[in-house]
Amino acid sequence: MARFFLLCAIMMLALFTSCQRAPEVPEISINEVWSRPVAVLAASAGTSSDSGMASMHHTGSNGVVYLIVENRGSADRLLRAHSEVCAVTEIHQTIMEGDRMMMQQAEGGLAIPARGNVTLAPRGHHIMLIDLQRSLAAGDSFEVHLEFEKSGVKTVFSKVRQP
Ligand SMILES: [Cu+2]
Repeated sequence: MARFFLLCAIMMLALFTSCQRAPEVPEISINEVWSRPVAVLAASAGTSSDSGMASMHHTGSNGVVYLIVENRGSADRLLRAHSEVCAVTEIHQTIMEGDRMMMQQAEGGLAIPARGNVTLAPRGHHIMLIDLQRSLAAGDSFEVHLEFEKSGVKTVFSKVRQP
């Protein structure tokens, strides 16, 4: 009888060790990348430097990028973004101050949970394109580089369209 239990123990141990897999990594895919059309007026180039963040939102020479990050692996973090179409790119979150909708830079980027999706959408997180160098016309698309803590840089195309 003792022999039988010993055999069972050995078999269970063998089964357990064979189930151990390689350390999990993030498996990031980025979908439904889009931007609102923005007309950049030539006259506005190099004039006022508006520092009021709330007043910068979606007006003048600023644009936005929305997208969905899907992760089938372990947790990661979107650290920063970059695009040739603008001078500065920031990851923003929308917050409510009383009944006023404001936005601020997401401190330390954006956490991407393990086996979860993060949606950047109107009224939520978004990538802010500050000081656009050219107009974003409906039908255009442009490159956006997304830098993740573990997955490195991923380049996507944002499609310009009406919401
Ligand atoms: Cu913003």
